Amino acid sequence: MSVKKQFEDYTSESIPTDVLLNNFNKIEIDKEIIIDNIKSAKRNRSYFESHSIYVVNLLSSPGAGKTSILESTIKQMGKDYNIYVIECDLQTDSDFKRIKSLGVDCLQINTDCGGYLDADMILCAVKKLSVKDKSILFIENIGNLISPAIFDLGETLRVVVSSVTEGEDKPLKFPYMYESANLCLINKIDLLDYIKTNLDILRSNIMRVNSQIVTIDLSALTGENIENWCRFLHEKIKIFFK
Ligand SMILES: Nc1nc2c(ncn2[C@@H]2O[C@H](COP(=O)(O)OP(=O)(O)O)[C@@H](O)[C@H]2O)c(=O)[nH]1
Ligand SMILES: [Mg+2]
Repeated sequence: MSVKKQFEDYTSESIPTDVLLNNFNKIEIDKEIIIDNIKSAKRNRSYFESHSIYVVNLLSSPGAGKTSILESTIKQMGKDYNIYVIECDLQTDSDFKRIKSLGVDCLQINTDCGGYLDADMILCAVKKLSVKDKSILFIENIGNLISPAIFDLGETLRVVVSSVTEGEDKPLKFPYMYESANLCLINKIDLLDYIKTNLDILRSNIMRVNSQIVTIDLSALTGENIENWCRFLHEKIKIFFK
């Protein structure tokens, strides 16, 4: 059956077939990009392992608090480790400036219209940053709960930041992001007295999507429980560096 015929059979009459056909071709191309990325991510992962570079991929919707958490983490862990940061946004270098002001080696990637980072971009950035062996590399991914979830960067730890201001339902609406993460940092708990979000429901929705995920409640603003997250990282890195 022709692709055009398939679309005519399965889709509403209100959407022009040509538009859908274009999207179908795009999906085929996207599939190839994703398959290529899986190979590049595998290469990155063995590079990071052989150089003892512990890579943390930080993901969230825009404004959940990734940069704020990074700032607090660098303040706590910066004296004990070589830390590098790759900052990624469509436009601006404002997060890069925030991190750089803490004295950390940082590189900005601007994707313009692109909504995701891929594994090749990361290896290129790692080489530019001359990341030393036995380091931690944080990647602040683009604020987006959709495409970045699909792109493995070869990271050691995938962390999704969920702020309580987003409500309880986002893990169910954006399951792949939560399904693919190792850890969920539930941020902005200092605001729980002012909003309706129920932390127990949020946690149970996260666990419904991914029963293996670890969750840590914290506030990047007040610093509450930041030490729990840093302790978690210390433990993981201790094993990784052995
Ligand atoms: N109340 C509160 N605000 C926070 C917290 N963490 C971040 N913010 C604020 O949320 C906004 C977005 O934070 P940012 O770290 O830039 O988020 P990003 O876009 O995920 O990097 C800023 O105004 C931060 O000051 C928190 O724990 N509590
Ligand atoms: Mg940011």
